[in-house]
Amino acid sequence: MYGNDFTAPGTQTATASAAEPDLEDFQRIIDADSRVEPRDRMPEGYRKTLVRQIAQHAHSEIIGMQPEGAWISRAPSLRRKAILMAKVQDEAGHGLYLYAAAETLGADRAELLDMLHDGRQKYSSIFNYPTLTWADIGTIGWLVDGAAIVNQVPLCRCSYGPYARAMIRVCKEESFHQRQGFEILHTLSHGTEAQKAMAQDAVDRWWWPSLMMFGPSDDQSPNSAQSMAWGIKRFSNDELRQRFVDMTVPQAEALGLTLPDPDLAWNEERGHYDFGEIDFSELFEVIKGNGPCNAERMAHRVRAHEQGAWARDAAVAYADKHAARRAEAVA
Ligand code: BYC
Repeated sequence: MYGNDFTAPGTQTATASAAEPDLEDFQRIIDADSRVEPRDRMPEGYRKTLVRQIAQHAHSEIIGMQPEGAWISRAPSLRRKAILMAKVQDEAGHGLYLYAAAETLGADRAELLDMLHDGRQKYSSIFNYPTLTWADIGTIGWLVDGAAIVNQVPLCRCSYGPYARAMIRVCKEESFHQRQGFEILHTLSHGTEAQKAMAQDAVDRWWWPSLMMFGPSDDQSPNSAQSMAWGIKRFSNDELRQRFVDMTVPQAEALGLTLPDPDLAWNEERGHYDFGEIDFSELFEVIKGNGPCNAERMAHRVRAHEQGAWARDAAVAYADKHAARRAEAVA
């Protein structure tokens, strides 16, 4: 909470534009590293940017359940199955924290889901790739959750309080996910020749899409400059991508696996790994809906939403019943 300058309780940010703060004052508050809370006045652009990013993030979490969920029934042991079920449930939980954070900005959860379903809002490109073998589950944990941690740890310091706080718990759980993925791959890469080949094949397929998770390069990222000025993003897409590469190369060595990039080399002068050029045309195609699994992911998501209508109706009926009872008790 940055000051005493609140909108009236209950009106919150749905009316934020009516209570647009002075932009310079707001910027000073951000620059002083204060947190913005739901009832604080905020520029409409700030609110919209947050709703866009948080909703996209929430959608990614729930769509992200699909590629891994597909392997729950095929996990190679009871222990692996229990761990994978817990991980997929964690992703559902992350979605819930994030939809709740978006609601503090005046967004309506049902409307956000409608926007996901009709393509007005996005979800992460990474979940439009298929999980072909068990090694893909290890690789998603290691690389995809690893990339998510690099991207999301700075979000724990996001200027918007509810998003930052949600990220603290999400990041703790992502760390566990990353370690379980590494452990699956370690087992495979120290197993039979066939298991090692399966692990290598999965890493070869997921490496470049994982680098694309960080978004377009800085000079092609229309939102970065403003999001960074507002303290929503703390680092640029390219800075985070570099951090991920630097962290991951030694881990690949520890696994005894290679990364599919002949240009990957330590640069003494920069103190970072150099890496090859990313084919961003692939990222843009996947974002446009033309990735290998976009259609399948959306069809499954819409079907699950329709089939879950009875559960949402029941929850509303239950809440209404209890609200009526409380009202009666008060009367
Ligand atoms: N995929 O100006 P830019 C997870 C869009 S969940 C799709 O750089 P921004 C996990 C971008 O939205 C992973 N779209 O944008 C879950 C923008 O389009 P709009 C999700 C992408 O927002 C389960 C346009 O391209 N993580 O990790 O400044 C299991 C221009 O980009 C992508 C988050 O959502 C992409 N990869 O930066 C395991 C984290 N990249 O909206 C793991 C929070 C870019 O203007 N989000 N676009 O139409 C962020 O940090 C930022 O939103 C991004 C993009 C870095 C993703």
